[in-house]
Amino acid sequence: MITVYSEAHQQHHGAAELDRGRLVPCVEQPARAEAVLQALTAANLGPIVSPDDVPIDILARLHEVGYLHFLKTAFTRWRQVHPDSDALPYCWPPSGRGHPPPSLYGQLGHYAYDAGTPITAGTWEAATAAVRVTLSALRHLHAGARMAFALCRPPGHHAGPDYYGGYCFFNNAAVAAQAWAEAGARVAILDVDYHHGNGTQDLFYRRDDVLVISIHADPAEEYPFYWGHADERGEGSGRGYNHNLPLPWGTGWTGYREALDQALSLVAAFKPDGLVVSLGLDTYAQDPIARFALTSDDYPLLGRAIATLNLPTLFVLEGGYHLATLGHHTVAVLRSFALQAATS
Ligand code: OKP
Ligand code: ZN
Repeated sequence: MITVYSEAHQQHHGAAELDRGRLVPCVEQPARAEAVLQALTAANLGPIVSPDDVPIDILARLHEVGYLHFLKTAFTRWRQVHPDSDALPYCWPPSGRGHPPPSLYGQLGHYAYDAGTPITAGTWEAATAAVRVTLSALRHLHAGARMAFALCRPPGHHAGPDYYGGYCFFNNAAVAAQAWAEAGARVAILDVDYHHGNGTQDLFYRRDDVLVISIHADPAEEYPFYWGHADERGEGSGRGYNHNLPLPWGTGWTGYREALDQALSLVAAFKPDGLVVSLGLDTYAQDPIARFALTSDDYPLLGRAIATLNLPTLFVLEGGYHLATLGHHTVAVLRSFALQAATS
């Protein structure tokens, strides 16, 4: 298996996020990708290569141009007034968003939907590098590989057409699906991160060429709260091409496996040419910000189950915050997928 990795991710390192009334150290930090890189290297799973210098104009076909321009310039504008902090919003429109106001603070609240996602000096560099990593990994599938891994951060699945949040700025998995679709493929996205992939859902909600399926904690009790319910099924020609499988806090492998089987049946019925997996490892029982109950033994089962689809598969790293096991669990999914794929 080939992995694509860029150390440019290190340039995005936020200091603090607002979490239920307190400023706490960012849980989405460079050490995450380093841990995954180290485990992959030790496991000898295959070559780890740098991204190609691929164009990222595809971003303008997923995200709104005003949003892209805001992200590119926000930190410079912020630093002129705040020389030693990251950019965080503190005020939001109460009902409907309207047009972004001229004020930087007003724009931060317009484009961000939470206060946990700081924009830092290197956020643009790191987030665009994550897109290049993902597109480069997809190139290996185009060249005939059966699987590839985009080892990227910041993650992407919470980023929508014109908004950021949940530590995400550009939707890496959606970028891959869009590029694959533009090359003529029918693409399914399977999101196994603990949190609902609201950005991915919104990006493809009215489309029938990309199937989106997410297994996640029930938004009735978990972030991102306003998306991810079972009755969100898509709109217009996209109706029936979005599926949410919310599960209660405390879900372990037995409950998870049932949802996974359902998800895999839906993917198979769509008859895609390729699969993008939003690979979050925060379903682990000891994850510091999540409340499912998967164990280390379950990640090989997850990889093997996904491999039974027998599809060219791009894995894109999303969440997972238990640093001591994050690399091990990532390797477990990828290795068991590779083994299963080799024997089917
Ligand atoms: C990103 B990904 C903890 C409160 C929750 C948002 C969680 C974003 C998860 N500070 N913050 O889906 O793993
Ligand atoms: Zn997550």
